[in-house]
Amino acid sequence: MTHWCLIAVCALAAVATSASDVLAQYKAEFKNSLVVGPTGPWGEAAVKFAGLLKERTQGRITVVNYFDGQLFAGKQTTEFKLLEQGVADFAMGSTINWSPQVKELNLFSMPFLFPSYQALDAVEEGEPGQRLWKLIESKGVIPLAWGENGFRDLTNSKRAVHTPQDLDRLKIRVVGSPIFMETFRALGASPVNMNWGKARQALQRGTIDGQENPVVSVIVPYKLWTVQKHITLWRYAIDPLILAVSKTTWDGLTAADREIVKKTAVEVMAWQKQGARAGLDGSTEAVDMLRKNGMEVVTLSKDEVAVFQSTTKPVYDKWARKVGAELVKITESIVAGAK
Ligand code: X2X
Repeated sequence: MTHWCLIAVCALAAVATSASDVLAQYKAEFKNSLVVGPTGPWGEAAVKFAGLLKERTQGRITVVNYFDGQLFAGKQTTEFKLLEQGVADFAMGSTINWSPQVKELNLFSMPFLFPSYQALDAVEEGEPGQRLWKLIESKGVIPLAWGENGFRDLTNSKRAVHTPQDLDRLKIRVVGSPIFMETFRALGASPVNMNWGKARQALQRGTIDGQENPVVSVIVPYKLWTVQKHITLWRYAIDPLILAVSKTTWDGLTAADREIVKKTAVEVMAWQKQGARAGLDGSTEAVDMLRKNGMEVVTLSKDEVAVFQSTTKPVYDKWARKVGAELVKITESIVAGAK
């Protein structure tokens, strides 16, 4: 090698090192927690996130996805603690599962508060969203991007549900977050809380009658028509996802890598959100698919929704106080403006 050549190689190496911290040495594996498996928009986004981060950091950040709640060993409402403690580096989590630790996140589970995707987007992007992110940050967890599980609809194996009376004593699985137990009790059902993994077994065995989850993100990928005959499209609660990183992990990254992580998170979760709405937003494709697979679909009229809404009003009022009257009021006014 000539003298000139050597100088050129050294100069190039120096530029590369200082410009992008290529020599940053991290642990071999960054853990990402998810409640669901790799199929459907939620799980697929986790796969995409890991793939893009690896590529964009030339392998410095290798995310390993722990699907089906493997990291929290059977209690999905403790996922947030894994982030607080740094046991999980990342989590792509439902706000429902994090609401026992961040009680303000119950905002999204308040019965019939969110009428549309537009209202939801406006709340996430507006002051309520910013306040919620600050609260999460104050607990040592950095939110990176909003995603979406979706509007939650009701399925069961027993009968078509048009009214609260139709829910009478139906055993409905809900997540172990109190607002859901209270909502279903107010409607006259017999709610039981269990983790998603257990719920699937219970649905198979017929030890529970029903459950509630979003169509595209959960009902379709898990083929719930094999165990549930009826679905009521009532959109009684919305379930955003947040992709977040533990502050311990975040602080250990170089500034350049933090930027890559943030950008990738925003990009992937925008894609994820689109996926969660595909076939539902301005389309009947997802519901047609349920019918094709033998489900009886109940679409409620405005009046029928109003009955469910008034029956659950005491739960709404109680949780408005718990979530915080001011946060709820700001949200309600954004929702009213977005309709
Ligand atoms: O457990 C559920 O129902 C699920 C998958 O939707 C959540 O994680 C909230």
